[in-house]
Amino acid sequence: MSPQLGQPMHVLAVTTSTNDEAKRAAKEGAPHGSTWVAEQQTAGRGRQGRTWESPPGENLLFSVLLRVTCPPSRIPPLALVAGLAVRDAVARAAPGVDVRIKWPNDVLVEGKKIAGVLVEAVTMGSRVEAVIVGIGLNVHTRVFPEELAARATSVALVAKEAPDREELLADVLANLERDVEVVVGRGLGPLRSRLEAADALKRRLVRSDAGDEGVAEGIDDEGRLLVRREDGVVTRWNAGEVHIVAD
Ligand code: BT5
Repeated sequence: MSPQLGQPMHVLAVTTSTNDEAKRAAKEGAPHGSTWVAEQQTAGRGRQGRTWESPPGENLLFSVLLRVTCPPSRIPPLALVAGLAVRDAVARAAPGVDVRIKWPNDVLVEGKKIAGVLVEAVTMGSRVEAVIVGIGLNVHTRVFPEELAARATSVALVAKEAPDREELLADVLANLERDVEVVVGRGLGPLRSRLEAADALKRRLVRSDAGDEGVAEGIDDEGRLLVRREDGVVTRWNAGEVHIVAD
């Protein structure tokens, strides 16, 4: 079967944010699989108003429109699936390198962020009509701005061979295509073992922005982080920022 994701492919020199392009087009009826990739974003964003930084022409900045109708509870699992798709593509480009997913939406190598995922839903009432999967993957950048330098890395910095942006993009899209239908239909269950193997937080002491603390014990089928508190009770975290407290 010919691939659906990445067709049609819109290649842009500059845009505010590829997620904006995809959202706008989704409302105008663009088909499943439509993808926007940009050399530069003037307002690239992360979650909660944070900024995504990327010098022009070096990295991958793209958004995929998924025409899936699903309850809103399937959105967090889709962010994890996108993370897994990026993880697998980076692992292929950098053989032997330990590439992990940090719940809920980061991809890490040696504790540094190599990619981030921003999933946004286009809704009609309480129903999800389309999902936009936005991905920023650091490919060629070797020198990051000072505030990111200690926390960011790229494929070029971790792989032995020079990375190829087109190959990475094609790989991410193929991986995503393989898993999206499964997750929309059945949740994260079928991906459990792959997620567990790539989980950067597993058995780590973690703290949320709200100050809750505990040991991360994996991810449930709805995409929530399982955290065992000191009193032994296992809680489920829905979203938000988590910090690793100690090894
Ligand atoms: C994310 O948000 O990690 C989601 C980033 C998604 C970016 C893509 S690019 C294509 C599409 N179009 C968009 O406008 N967005 C998507 P969050 O978890 O909130 O993390 C944001 C934080 O990551 C920032 O506050 C910085 O600390 C850090 N950061 C920014 N740029 C980075 C980079 N290039 N590499 C590593 N970390 C970065």
